[in-house]
Amino acid sequence: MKTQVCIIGGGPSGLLLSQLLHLKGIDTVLLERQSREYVLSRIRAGVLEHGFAKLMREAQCGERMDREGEIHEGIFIAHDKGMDRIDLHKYSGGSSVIVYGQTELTRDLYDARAKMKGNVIHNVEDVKPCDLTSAAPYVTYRDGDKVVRIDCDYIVGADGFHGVSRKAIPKDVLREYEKVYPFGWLGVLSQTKPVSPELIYSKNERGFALCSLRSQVLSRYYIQVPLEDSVEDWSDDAFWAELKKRLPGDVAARLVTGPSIEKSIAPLRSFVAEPMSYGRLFLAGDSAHIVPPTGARGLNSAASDIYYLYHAMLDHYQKGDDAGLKGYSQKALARVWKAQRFSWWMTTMLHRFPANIPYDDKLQNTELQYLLSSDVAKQSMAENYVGLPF
Ligand code: RFL
Ligand code: PHB
Repeated sequence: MKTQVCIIGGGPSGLLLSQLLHLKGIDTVLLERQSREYVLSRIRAGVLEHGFAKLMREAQCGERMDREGEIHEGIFIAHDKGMDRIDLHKYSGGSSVIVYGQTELTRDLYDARAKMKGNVIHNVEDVKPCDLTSAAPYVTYRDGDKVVRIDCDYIVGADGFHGVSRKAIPKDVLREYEKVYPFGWLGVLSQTKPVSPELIYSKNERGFALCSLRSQVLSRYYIQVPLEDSVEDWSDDAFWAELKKRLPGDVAARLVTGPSIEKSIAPLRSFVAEPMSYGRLFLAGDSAHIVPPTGARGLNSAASDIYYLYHAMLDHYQKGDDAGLKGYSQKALARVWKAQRFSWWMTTMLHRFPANIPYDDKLQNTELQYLLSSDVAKQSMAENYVGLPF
């Protein structure tokens, strides 16, 4: 098989890039290890920044997002003295975010790829990116007993944190930066009316909690849990009881509970791999970087990678200009590190750290009090939360 760009990974990063390139007449083959149903069963991000939404529209995939997604102009921060609202719209100078689930967004991208008859191959095994530094790289995968080879101009590694692409970069070239947090998030999806029309991030002495949503009839809640906990340790009743304890009394009193339709634990981790390109391989999204979900930056950082890579590839194929491809890693990493900083800051400010000494706790409370009392601090937070420009 032959194509111009072979994309490994059919999550939002890979799908969005293949759709954008296909619309410009650039041929792609996309390889996904799982079935479409499996990919669509993963419950992940819920908050999209405007840059992402714009890219979805450019990919002709924004119609349902614009119809069903909710525009949010603020978030609440709950703490031991009550609850404050950060007016994102005011402090960011008129911007906002869109609440639209990653599952739905991925479904829209799959539907768009199918409509254009995009070449998306599921259930591939043993994917191997090869000859990355030659002018003729290729990818092989196994389909049953058969090994299939795809010759291409470029390979894009959009295969998430556990994918094969990053691992194909030689160890003496790749630098990895990692910080693992001593807790995870237990998330519950339930068909209940959300407790608040806007997200509530709650700092509590029992641990962090987040009240989010997918729609006005579908709620998404998270609580900070020790890393040793497993989903089996948490019945629905135990989850709701703990969540209530971490919310202000009036919010807890109006929380509508119900059976969970999904329950999972995600460990919290910060991770960056540098460089994000090697020869003719380009990494995008979670394959190159991970953030703890507190700042809602993960999927949004994937979107800026795709934006840079898409434009770099357009310059190559339409103008014969390779400056964008050469500068991709540096440009993408500059924004990635800002998302790392913001996610680390939100995570550090709002979670309970078991090893904190009393001095740390005092500083942590002061950080939050400073944010809530300073317009300049709120501006900085809002600017980052709605998304820095691409
Ligand atoms: P994905 O979504 O992991 O997709 C990678 C795909 O590659 C496939 N794959 C392979 N395919 C072929 N061959 C192989 N060898 C392969 N190995 C893997 C996988 O099956 C998969 O389909 O990466 P992508 O596309 O870069 O997208 C990144 C986002 O999924 C991620 O950053 C976000 O979900 C992070 N995130 C959030 N981001 C936000 O911007 N806003 C949020 O509100 C937000 N909330 C969250 C989140 C992530 C969470 N979890 C579970 C980690 C909340 C949570 C709880
Ligand atoms: C979510 O709705 O899943 C969500 C929202 C905001 C975050 C993280 C996750 O910061």
